[in-house]
Amino acid sequence: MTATQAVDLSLRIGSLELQNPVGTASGTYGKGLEFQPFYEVARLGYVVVKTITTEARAGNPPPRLCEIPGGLMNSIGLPNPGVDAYIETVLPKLRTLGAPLVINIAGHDIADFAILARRFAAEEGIDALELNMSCPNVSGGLDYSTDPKVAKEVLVRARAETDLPLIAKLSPNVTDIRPIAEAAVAGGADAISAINTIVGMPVDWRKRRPILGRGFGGISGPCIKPVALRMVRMLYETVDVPIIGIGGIETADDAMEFFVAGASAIQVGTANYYRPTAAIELLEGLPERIASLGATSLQEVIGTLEMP
Ligand code: RRO
Repeated sequence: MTATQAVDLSLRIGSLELQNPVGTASGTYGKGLEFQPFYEVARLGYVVVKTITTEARAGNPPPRLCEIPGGLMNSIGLPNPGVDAYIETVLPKLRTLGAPLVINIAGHDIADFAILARRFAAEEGIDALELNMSCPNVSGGLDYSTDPKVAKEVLVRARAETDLPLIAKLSPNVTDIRPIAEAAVAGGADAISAINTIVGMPVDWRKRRPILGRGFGGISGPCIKPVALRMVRMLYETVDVPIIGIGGIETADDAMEFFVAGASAIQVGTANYYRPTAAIELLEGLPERIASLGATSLQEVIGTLEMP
């Protein structure tokens, strides 16, 4: 066995054991089924699906996407069929994916998070819930990750409904992400995922209008990577649960930056749109990079960044 073959990529998130740290970011991976023609999805560490709400939602007015230098902006607005239709029509197909399945949920209010946690906890084949406390494109969507008291309450209410690992997905649109993460962990979060998109506004000056239908939107892609890396580092130094790094990750080198900064796992997001094989290529590139640091496991490199 070569040094590269011997590298152990496994990790734990609460009670969930993952064979590797590479997942897909909510909203960038379709329903989870669209990538099957490109590679064997079961090889991924886990898949996170697009956010589900209690009621069906149509989403925001178009245009919903636009490119910016180094990234993408979106104002999608959480379109989804609602939990009942989702469980009936989509979930059975997701059970065939083979990779651990993380369902991403968002509440219109705090009680909704509990309702959704209860509904999904009753279903087979779900490995964890990611609580989307940070959607920038719906009214009140950011409220759950800008106030520590609210953040804690969301977790407490969801925790009361399920033993599934709970991942709190936080917003970068705050002065200090640390107290929000501490509150989420105090409320029962098993992991923190960071970051959701950064709010911004793309403008067409000739039309004197914002480019996105709702005006403001969320920025993702390579241009937000340094913002995400800083926040992952701050979180690593603050909370004792695994951090899942998200933000502009396309390659194995990007992922390694997040691991040394303190992430235990990562999610590939915007890159899925322009390189559908990004996540699996990233996974294939990890063992040799970890071995090049003289390590035999992912765990040995997490958080090893030396800060000045
Ligand atoms: O659907 C969206 O507009 C959306 C969501 Br739920 C989110 O969490 N982050 C984002 O950038 N867009």
